[in-house]
This record gives sequence, C-alpha cells and structure tokens, in this order.
Amino acid sequence: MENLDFLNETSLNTLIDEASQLFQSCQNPDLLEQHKAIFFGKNGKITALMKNLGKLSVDEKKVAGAKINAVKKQIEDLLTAQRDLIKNQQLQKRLSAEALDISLPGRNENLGALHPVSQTLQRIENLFASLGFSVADGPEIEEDFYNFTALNTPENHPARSMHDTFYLLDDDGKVLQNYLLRTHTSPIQARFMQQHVGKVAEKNSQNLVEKMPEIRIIAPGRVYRVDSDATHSPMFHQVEGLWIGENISFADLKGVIADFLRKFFETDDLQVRFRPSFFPFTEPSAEIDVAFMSGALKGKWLEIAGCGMVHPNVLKMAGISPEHQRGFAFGFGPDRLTMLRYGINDLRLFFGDGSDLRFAKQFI
Ligand code: 2NL
Repeated sequence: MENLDFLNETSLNTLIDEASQLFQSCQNPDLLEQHKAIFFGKNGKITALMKNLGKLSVDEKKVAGAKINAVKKQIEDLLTAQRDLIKNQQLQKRLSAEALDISLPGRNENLGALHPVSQTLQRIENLFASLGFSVADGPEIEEDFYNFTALNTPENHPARSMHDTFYLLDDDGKVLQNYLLRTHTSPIQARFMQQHVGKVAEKNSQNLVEKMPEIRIIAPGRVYRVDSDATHSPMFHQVEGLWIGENISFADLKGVIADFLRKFFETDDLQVRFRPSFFPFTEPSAEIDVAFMSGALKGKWLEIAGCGMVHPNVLKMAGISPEHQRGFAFGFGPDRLTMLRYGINDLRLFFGDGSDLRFAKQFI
C-alpha cells in the first residue's frame, strides 16, 4: 500500500482547498477556464494523479481510482458552481444596467386635433351633404370680376374701396387692378355657375341657358377684409350656399336654413326669423336671426346669416336665363357659429397672435 502514499487524505484535501480558493477568488470566466487547466489540463494536478494509476495493481487501482474520481468530482463541482456564480453576477449587472422603471408614468404623445373652426366647417359640410349639397372650392387670390362684377356689385360700391378690400401690389409697388383677396366665397359660386353652364351645350338666341341640371353647392373657405377688433379678424371664414333649379323658391330657402340651424345647434328649441335686408347679389334679400329658447342666450335675437333669391343679373352674368332658372343663396360665418356653439366671446382667440395652445386644447 506504500504506492498509494500520493493519495493521502491531507494532500487530497489540500488540492481541493487550493481549487476552492483559486476558483472563488476568480471573477473572470476566461481566467476561470485557465484555472481549470491547473487541475484537468495535460499537465494538470488531477491528470498527474491519474497518470500514477498505471503503476498500481488491479486492487490498488480500484481504491485509488475511486478516490481520485471523488476528488475530481468535487473540484468539477467547485468549478461549475463558480461558473454559475460568475454568469449570474454578469446577468444581474446587465439587468440593473438595463433596468426599466415600470412605475414611471408613460410618455404621452401629444395628440393633435382639428381647430374648433375646422371642426365646425366639417360639421357644416356633413349637414349640407345630407341635404344633397356638394362642396365647391376656389382661389383666395381672386379676380375683381368674380369677386364683384359677376355678383352685380357696381364699380363705385364701397366694398371695392382699398379701405375694405386687400389688394395686391405688383413688382413696382403699384396696386394690381385685377386681383384682390376674396372678400367672400361668392366668387367660388360665380366660377362654379360659369363652368356648369359651359358644360351645357344648348343655349338660346340670347346665349343664355334655359335648361340645365340643378346646381346645389356650398362654398366654404377663408375670406379677407380690412377690419380688426374683438369681433372682426382680417382673415375669417365664410360658408355660402347656392341652389339653382327651375322652381327653387324662398320657401325652400327657409326650410333648408331652419333644418340646418336646428341640426347644427342640436336643438329644436330655436326660433329662426328672416328680416328684410339688401345685398347686391340677391333680390329679395333677408338677414337670418336666431333666438335660443333656453340657455345663457335665451330670448336674444342673434344675426347669423344673410340670404336671398339670386339676382337676375347674377344669373345672366353666369349665362343662365333668369326666365327659366331661379334659386336662392345664403352666406354665414362659421367663426361666429363656433363662438355661439362653444360660448367663446373673443374671435381673436382663434387666429394669429391671439391664439394660444391652451385655448385650442380645450377642443380636442
Ligand atoms: C352675409 C351675406 C350672402 C350671398 C351671400 C350669393 C352668392 C351668389 C349669388 C347670390 Cl353666387 N348670392 N351669396 C347671398 C346673400 C347673402 O351673405 O352677410 N354673409 C355673412
């Protein structure tokens, strides 16, 4: 049994202690694999023990083999334990470096929303669509002809003065005679009538159309006037409407307007009155007033729109025979309708310098 001296308990325990200390002081996985070679490598200490087995008898081999295997197993376990420890520590390090604080409040995207006036314009378009009206469009820089002449507005009318209308300057700073910023959306309708008639082939001896498909449009858009205070902005919005056919009457006008206003304000608790007035482009003409029968504005008559039967001169100017076709037109201000609907008292909150995101956010 002398041959087994190299396997005495003390030297084996020293080997295990050595492995244990070496592994446990090692935090680096690559270095740990190098330490492993100290025991299991070609010239490793366990390998050396194994080499000695060859010199032993069969019985001795059994005893020694079992002992070496037990030590080998212990050192392997120490190695595995340290490998796991390092792996775990690295994972913990990564987890804390990439930590998400799930208790943080979410980062809100800023939600966009339509301007309250745009919301009103969409509502108006939808309500009139349900009455069979299509939406027409046109340029904001308009020709004098479509803005005034085609609408029976005489050469000397005050609306044509520089005082009321924005004109454009040419490169030399001289006022362009034929161009202006449209003062209403009527020119959209004047253009529409002209195009509509242009598509109708047959005209009579005076070159006026007697028979044609109906025109039923609204014309929403920005308009411009030289005016600025709490209730007037140099840019504002208008929605005009036009219905022309063979037998369109003032009664149809009243029906359409009353129906629209009740739908727009979402109440039947609404009185509507038509008050005689004057516009160059309609005859007869009327101002439309509404009064709410409940709420903050109860019983107060509010001027809300202008309207009338399209003037024969306007029809003729568009190439339509007033003897055969007639219709009504109206115009109202969606800015004012928005103020009434939401209880806003200053028009300047809507546009330009007076506008404020905190105001706009109330309408999201
Ligand atoms: C108002 C008045 C109005 C019209 C607009 C119109 C258009 C054509 C022919 C005839 Cl193409 N009339 N538009 C008619 C009456 C009144 O607007 O005070 N708007 C705010």
